[in-house]
Order: sequence, then structure tokens, then C-alpha cells
Amino acid sequence: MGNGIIIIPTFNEIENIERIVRNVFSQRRKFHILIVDDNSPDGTATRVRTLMAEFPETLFLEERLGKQGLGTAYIHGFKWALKKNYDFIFEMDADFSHNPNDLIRLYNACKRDGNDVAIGSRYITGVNVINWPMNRVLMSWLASRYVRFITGMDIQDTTAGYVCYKSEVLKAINLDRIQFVGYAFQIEMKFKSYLKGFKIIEVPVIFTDRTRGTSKMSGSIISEAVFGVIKMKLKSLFNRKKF
Ligand SMILES: Nc1nc2c(ncn2[C@@H]2O[C@H](COP(=O)(O)OP(=O)(O)OP(=O)(O)O)[C@@H](O)[C@H]2O)c(=O)[nH]1
Ligand SMILES: [Mg+2]
Repeated sequence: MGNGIIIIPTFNEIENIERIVRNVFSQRRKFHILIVDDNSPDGTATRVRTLMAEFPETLFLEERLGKQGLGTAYIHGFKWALKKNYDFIFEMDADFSHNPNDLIRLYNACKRDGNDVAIGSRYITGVNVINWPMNRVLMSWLASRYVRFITGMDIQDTTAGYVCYKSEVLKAINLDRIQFVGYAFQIEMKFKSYLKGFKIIEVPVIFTDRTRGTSKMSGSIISEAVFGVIKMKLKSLFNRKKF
């Protein structure tokens, strides 16, 4: 059993799935992969099953009945990975926005340098985003500032989705109480890690916009984040014990 697993949630990633799996497995350090697919109509899961014949001990698939959001896909994956006793549990997108070459740096930040959470951060050495239209870069950067302001967390890239967690962190957080289903899930996970006093470090990465497949970003995801963050902060002030 390897001690690190990369969780990749997928919805219609047929154009990326095989390449991302092969890329992760070609890295110097050997990590396992768990794909959490939400019954993608494009047959992403079928492709994963084919690949599992080639990587029987290291590639795993969890299939859910329909599109239920990135947050709940990760919660599902976290619980699965904790049950299997992995020590280092990663979040990564399927679309190559997160470069698999950075996995080892995130891993070292936790394993070697003793941090509990390592965030692949776009905003600690300027703005490291490639191919996003200017308005999206601005929106993401502003969102990160906004979250920093409201929550008080000393984290530059609060919405980052490229993260390595030590299993202790995920065990300490009550995963059944995570409220957000969309991208705000990323903020909530960091906030809860922060409230619990875990050591969080940001590792600079370059984020590249997807070149294949389609985006799942939507207006409801954004409004969940804008109002949800304030609610989350207020709840933490009045309800400290529950975190
Ligand atoms: N299982 C599951 N995966 C999802 C869901 N929504 C998004 N994903 C996956 O989560 C990852 C991030 O989603 P993206 O669509 O790339 O979101 P984004 O990076 O904000 O937007 P673009 O890169 O512009 O598409 C990808 O691997 C998606 O396939 C969902 O509801 N369920
Ligand atoms: Mg993406």
C-alpha cells in the first residue's frame, strides 16, 4: 500500500482522464489515484475501468449516481482514503490546470517539512495563472482577498483546489458537517483546518486553464461562495465547539 493518494473528481473528462492518470503514474514518486466520477455521460468511468486493468493495485474508481458537486465528491473520496489508511491525501483536478509535476513538492512540504496542509498556491509569487481571461483572473484573485478579509486566514490562495492533506487533518474535521458543495468547499476545508490549528503552508504553483473538455463553473457556485463565506465565519464565532 502506497502512503499517498491523489483524489481526482471527474465529470465529463474523457479528453483528459487517460493522460492525467498516465502522467501521475509516470512521476518519480509513486502515488495511488482515486477517481470519483459522477456518472459522466461521456463515459469517463468506462475509460477508467479499462485503465484499471493496466494499474490494478494503484488506480481506483468510485462511481456516484449523478452530478452532485465537487465538494461532495471530495468528501466521498476523503472517507474512502481514510478507511484505506493513506497518510497523505491530495486534491487535484483532471484538466491539467494542476501540473502533476508539482505533486512531489506538495508531498515534501508535508512529509519532509512537517506541515499538515500544503496548498498549491497561485498567488504567493505574483499571479501565476496561464490562459485565463483577465476577468476570471481578477475574479479569482479578488475572491481570495475577500475570503482572507472575512475569515482572517493568513492564506493567499484561499480557493485553491490543489492541496495535500495529512490524514490527521481530515480525521479531525467533521466531514459530515461540511456545508458547501461547489467551489466554496475549498474555502471551507482550509478554514476548518485553520480553526483546528493545523500547520498550513503555501507552495507556489503555476495554474494553467484547461485546454480540453468543458468547464463546470456556474453562477450558483459563485453566489454560494460570496454569501456562504460570511455565514461560515459567523457560525464559527457563535458555534466554536462544533468545528
Ligand atoms: N465528481 C464530480 N467532479 C466534478 C464536479 N464538478 C466538477 N468536477 C471536476 O472537478 C474538477 C474541477 O472542475 P473544473 O470544471 O475544471 O472547474 P474549474 O477548474 O473551476 O473550471 P475550468 O477549468 O474552467 O473548467 C474537474 O476534474 C472536474 O471534472 C461534480 O459535480 N462531480
Ligand atoms: Mg479546471
